[in-house]
Amino acid sequence: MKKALITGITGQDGAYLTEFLINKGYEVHGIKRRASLFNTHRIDHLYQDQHIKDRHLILHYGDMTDSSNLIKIVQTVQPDEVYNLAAQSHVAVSFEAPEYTADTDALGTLRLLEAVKTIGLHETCRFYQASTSELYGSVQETPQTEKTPFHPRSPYSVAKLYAYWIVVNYREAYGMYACNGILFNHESPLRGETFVTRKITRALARIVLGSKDCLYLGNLDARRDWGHARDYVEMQWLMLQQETPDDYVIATGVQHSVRQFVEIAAAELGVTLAWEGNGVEEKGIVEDFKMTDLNSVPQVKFVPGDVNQYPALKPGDVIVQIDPRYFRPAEVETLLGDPSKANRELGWKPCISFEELVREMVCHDMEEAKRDALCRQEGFKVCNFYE
Ligand code: NDP
Ligand code: GDR
Repeated sequence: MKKALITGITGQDGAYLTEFLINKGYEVHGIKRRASLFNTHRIDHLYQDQHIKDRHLILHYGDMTDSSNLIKIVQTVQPDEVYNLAAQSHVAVSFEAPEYTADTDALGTLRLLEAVKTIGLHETCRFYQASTSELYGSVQETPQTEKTPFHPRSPYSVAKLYAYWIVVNYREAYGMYACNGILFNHESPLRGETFVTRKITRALARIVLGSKDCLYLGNLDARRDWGHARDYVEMQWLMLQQETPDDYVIATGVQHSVRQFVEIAAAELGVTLAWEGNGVEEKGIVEDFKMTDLNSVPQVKFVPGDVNQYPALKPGDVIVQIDPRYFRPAEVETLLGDPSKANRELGWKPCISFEELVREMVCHDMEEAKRDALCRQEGFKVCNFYE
């Protein structure tokens, strides 16, 4: 039985990858940070009591900032494959916690590679690094391929740039089978609540049910290549099953704006969004915006049109507004990936369309919102997540 070690197992990708590898017959080991609350809800359905023999999922306490701990875990597990998914993965947060982000995302990757090498597994153990389309930053060519130059635009992506190159370096210097998956944005019902897609689907579901008034967003004109996380974890595994290690772009090749995401998600709920604010040009919101000029940001508003099925909503209610606090000091305006190398060499292409992704997220968050509304109605406390 093959053994895989996953860092970041409690995150979105960690959960899908764990399920995928268990189904492939792997013994999966995961590194979980100590937290004051359980934070394993994404993998609870896969967890087995530690007193059961021959478990397929085993968790270890650890942290990417602690090299002795990483060495000990790698020594204990003796993995055939390591998937380094752990990261402070929020771009906006990385501007607020740049040093911690660098420690975890850049040096953490180095620590893990060193752990594999120190234990003497570098000739046998295969290593996957969760690299990112954020490396392209202010893009130099469209669509982006494995050859497009990098120009990172945040502490997060600068840290990930270090991680990218240290993986390439360990491959070249020590002959390690180490790969970078340059993954474009991928989402799902398990997506963290503060990333824009999940923030939109959660908020819209709550707004139509009347438990939230308005969704506040930043740059509506940012464009992303959004895929489904379930499709993308298969690719992470495939990259480690080849004869020689390489780096691959994983993307759908289709792009939408944040504004389109909002409109399509609202349409899934049967709500048509109409523009308010006569004369406000759809384009130009971001170009005109300066961080020094917060008060002059146009408050572009949407109003729901057909709201008959939702008694909580009245025609004319403003349900989406721009809030300057969600603009970033340096923005990545547009990303669009060209996955043809992965398609050609690994035979991979995504199965789940953008529309199916949005539908799945909206349906999931509608169910969750209904459950929360019922709890509130019955007098139970429901927590409001920080956005
Ligand atoms: P999540 O934010 O959902 O998960 C991140 C995981 O890393 C969580 O398990 C988190 O633990 C863990 N983690 C954070 N800091 C540390 C630390 N110091 N030590 C140990 N573990 C830590 O991210 P995703 O699942 O979405 O992404 C997985 C990886 O892929 C990340 O590296 C991300 O940067 C990268 N990526 C993601 C893309 C996407 O669109 N999703 C696209 C391209 C790259 P905890 O649960 O305790 O917070
Ligand atoms: P991103 O994802 O930064 O691309 O990083 P996010 O969903 O946070 O932002 C996407 C775009 O939407 C704009 N935006 C907002 N973003 C958030 N979070 N909240 C808002 O209110 C909002 N309004 C507009 C952003 O400015 C941005 O342009 C994700 C992470 O998973 C990274 O770890 C990963 O490396 C990249 O995707 C690929």
